[in-house]
Amino acid sequence: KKREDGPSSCCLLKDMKRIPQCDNKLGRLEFSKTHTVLVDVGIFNVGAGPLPQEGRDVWNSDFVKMPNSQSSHMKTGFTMQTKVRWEVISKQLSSLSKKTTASVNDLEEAIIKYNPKYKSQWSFDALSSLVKANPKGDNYLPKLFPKIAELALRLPELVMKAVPLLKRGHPAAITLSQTQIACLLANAFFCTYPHRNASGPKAEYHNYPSINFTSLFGNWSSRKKQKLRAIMHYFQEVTAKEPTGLVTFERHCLRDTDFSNWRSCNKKMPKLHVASLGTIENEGKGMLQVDFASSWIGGGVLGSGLVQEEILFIINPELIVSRLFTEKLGDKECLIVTGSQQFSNYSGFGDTFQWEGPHEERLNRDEWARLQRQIVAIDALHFKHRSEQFNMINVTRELNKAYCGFKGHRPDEPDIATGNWGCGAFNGDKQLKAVIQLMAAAQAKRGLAFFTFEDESLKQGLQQTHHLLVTERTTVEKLFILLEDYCAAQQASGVRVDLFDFIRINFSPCRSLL
Ligand code: AR6
Repeated sequence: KKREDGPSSCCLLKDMKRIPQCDNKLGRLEFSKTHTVLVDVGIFNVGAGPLPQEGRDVWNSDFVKMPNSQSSHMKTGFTMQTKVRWEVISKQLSSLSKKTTASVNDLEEAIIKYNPKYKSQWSFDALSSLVKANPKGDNYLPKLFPKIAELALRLPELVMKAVPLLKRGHPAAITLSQTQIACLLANAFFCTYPHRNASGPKAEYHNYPSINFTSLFGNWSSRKKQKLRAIMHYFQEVTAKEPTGLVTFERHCLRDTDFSNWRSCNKKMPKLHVASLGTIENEGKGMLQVDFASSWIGGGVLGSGLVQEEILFIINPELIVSRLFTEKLGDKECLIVTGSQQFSNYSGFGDTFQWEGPHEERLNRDEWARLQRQIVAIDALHFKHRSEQFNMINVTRELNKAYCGFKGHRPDEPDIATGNWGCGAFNGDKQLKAVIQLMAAAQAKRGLAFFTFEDESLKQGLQQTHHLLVTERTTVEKLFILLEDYCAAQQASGVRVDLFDFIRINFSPCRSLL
């Protein structure tokens, strides 16, 4: 039923705090034990731009195994002679890069030369169909492929320092230039990363998302077409003109000493703006934007997935590089990405998603030349049955996960733009997840801009609930105890109990009269 607009303690969108209003001094760009910087900080700090930091290749389980590593070998030809893999890769890519136009067959032949095991498994039909459709006309894609090959070939000169893996339980960060990212992604496009194709529990990188683009090239569908259009547009832009900034990827882990007891949290409700229209990425510009993530960062971005996270990664393709080095997120972990660029506009969602052309980036950059866009990936629990979420173990897990993402790391942080986190593909209850996010934001002392994605009734209900909680000066601990009762009531009844009604009945000043 539609709820009526009542009194509201919510604020306007213009009252939300955004990055340009935050007063944080970053100081010089510096590397440390837990912050790897792949550009030369000396040169960068004197304003001479991002140039690659020198370094050496490391071939072990703490670093990304690079395609151009001298330790990466393969057997080739009839004689099964052992060669350094990069020799094979670079020979193939050089001959592609010298062509004015390359066909999908040329690409496939090249890729299979250094991935011979997958000859009969990998399909390139989606890429072929896109080329046949000839988007933009004028042989756009066949002309673009050689340029991507050229970019991939620059790997040894662009990424000299070893890229660490952001491993589970270890908070750490990596800062790299947008050009380095483009080159790493060009390598992903040509499926050059070694040891990254096998799946299954015994595979070396079984705990990491996939990175080679092969899964994007096969199984034609209209979703694939739209995704590939956006990705190809990204490569078109970065091969035409080198982007100039830096991007930082940080893995954060909530430690027990940070905070653990929701039963003794006396914070009150945070500032809230609720809107049924608008999206996190547009109306939430300059706020910390929540990625409704998979614990395998990027989810199905390289497959056929096309909901909030995949769309975000498709319009900001630099996010995809996180899959190269981010181990599966644990329950109390998140990934924060600062500075990624939006290259595409889109419309629709899922099957109706459409690539809508180039995005003109208007954001300013911070002192480290990062665009003022910050995205936090937090993965909700995936409930096979809705009823699983109404127990306090799962509620606490979601509170900790949201808090890990929302917790600030600098003195002055922007507000948070979020919405129906975990409530689409992951089957969460919108009201419960909204209350969980309010509690986490209260503990993190940050405001929330909540986009209900056209759910008018959720908007009204959330506004009224927030108003009640604010007027009653309700604390997080009180809400936590109420959630315990709510879960018990929910389990006992077997049918859906409306959480906002439950809160109203329990917290309303005239509840004794009810
Ligand atoms: N802005 C605001 N709200 C949105 C937006 C947007 N741009 N897009 C969607 N919504 P979902 P989940 C709303 O299903 O349930 C991916 O495969 C809309 O109401 O993407 O956390 C990941 O990789 C939508 O139904 O998030 C994970 O594997 C709701 O947000 C998995 O899906 C939830 O969006 C995560 O699923």
